[in-house]
Amino acid sequence: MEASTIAAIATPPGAGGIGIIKISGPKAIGIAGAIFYHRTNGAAACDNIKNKDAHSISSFKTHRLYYGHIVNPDTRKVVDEVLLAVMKAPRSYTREDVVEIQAHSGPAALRAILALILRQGARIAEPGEFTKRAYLSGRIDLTQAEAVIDIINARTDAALQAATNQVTGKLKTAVEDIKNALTDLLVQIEAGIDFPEDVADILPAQQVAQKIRLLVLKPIEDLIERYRTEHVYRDGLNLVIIGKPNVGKSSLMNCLVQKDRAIVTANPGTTRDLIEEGLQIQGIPINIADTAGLHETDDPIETIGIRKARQSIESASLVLFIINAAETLTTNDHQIYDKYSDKNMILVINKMDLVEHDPSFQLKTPGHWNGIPQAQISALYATGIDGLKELIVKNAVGDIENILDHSIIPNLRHEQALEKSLLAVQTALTGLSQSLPAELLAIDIKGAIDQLDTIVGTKPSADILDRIFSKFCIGK
Ligand SMILES: Nc1nc2c(ncn2[C@@H]2O[C@H](COP(=O)(O)OP(=O)(O)OP(=O)(O)O)[C@@H](O)[C@H]2O)c(=O)[nH]1
Ligand SMILES: [Mg+2]
Repeated sequence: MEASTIAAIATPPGAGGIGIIKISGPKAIGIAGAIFYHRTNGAAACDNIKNKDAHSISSFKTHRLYYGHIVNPDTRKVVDEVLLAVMKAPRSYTREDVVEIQAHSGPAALRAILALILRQGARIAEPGEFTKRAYLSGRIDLTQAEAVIDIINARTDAALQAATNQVTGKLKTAVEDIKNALTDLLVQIEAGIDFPEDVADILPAQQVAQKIRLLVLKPIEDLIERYRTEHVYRDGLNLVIIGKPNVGKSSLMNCLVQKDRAIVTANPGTTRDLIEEGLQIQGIPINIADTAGLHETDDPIETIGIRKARQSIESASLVLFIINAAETLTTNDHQIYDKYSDKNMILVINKMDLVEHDPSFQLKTPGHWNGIPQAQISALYATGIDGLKELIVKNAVGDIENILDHSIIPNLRHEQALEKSLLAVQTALTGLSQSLPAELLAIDIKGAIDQLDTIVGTKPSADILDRIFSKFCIGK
């Protein structure tokens, strides 16, 4: 069955200098040719359009820009003035014939061109379908396809660096090196099964075990460790600021995002809605939410705000629990702590400016709060904020010294497959030490290889593909 030809607007919606439409598939060149009028040297555009048929663009050189007009072939009306490039198969993103049309980026102009293309027989591309075709044609593996979306979504230099490394195949190569080592071992083990008398001496169990540890176990563990310590640089953190009314949640929010984002007043109950903002701390992308003060209330608006706050706490990766240094703790503070003590939490002691010159000041928090990391700050005077940021980073990545170079950051899907592969390899090692039959070893090694295959996508399930490509935007 011949592949369909797909088309989409590849640039984000809205007015702008240039908007790009992409077409990919066997009919891409024919379809674009039916609506593109090439403006040749000296000819007035309108004469060209009136007197000639659309230009056959199959004679165009690949990867060159051509100037002309998109014209409705039925009405001969000019839709836009454009540049057009043909990228002939297999030297294209999808390895199919691809045509890119650079038009003016107005929503109406781009939609009108897309409509003409669809009328000529293309269909609208699904999200990520261009990249999916690049993967299905074998031009890129699954980790590189995933890296494309990471590049699009990267909010920090670290995330971008990891994604660009991944798109060039760094993770793929690391995984394939491990897989090759396992395949070599498997060949030896299987030879041992088929010709036991010949290889008994060549394959002493200890040597095999050492090879496995060095070439397989250690590299897998390293990749898992990279995920653990560095994935927040790509995936980011969800932070939520909680506490009873008036402790300074919104003041802290404004301090962290360095703008007047949330209303601050001396009245308890000022914030009623969830207020979200993005920032980055030491290269980690962060979404932060300021919330309504948690307390018992009959006010219907506050009640909704508190419900939203509680939902946000459930999905947060880190909770900043604020108390007021200048007040003794109240039942309300205790209730909030007790309800969320199982959460990953930092205790933020605010309004330190009110007590720091009081020689008798002593913060009294109950003994069972002692295990939580604490930051003492004044959100009003923006003091102690750097210390709080250090704690946030430490909480997310552990010891900052362990951070490597962001060169490879596996994602959760890779990490899960690596864990399963590791387990199979460990089982093989145990089997070796117990001198289990080679057949059993081979099963474990094959299991480990299968897991690595799911990372690069040699044998991915339709479910995995759907999950990956549905995260893309249309036009990529
Ligand atoms: N002295 C002092 N006052 C502060 C500090 N942080 C906040 N405040 C004051 O405390 C009051 C409440 O601050 P907000 O930031 O609105 O507190 P909130 O927790 O968001 O309050 P709600 O939204 O009502 O729950 C305001 O008058 C702030 O100026 C601080 O570090 N020191
Ligand atoms: Mg507030």
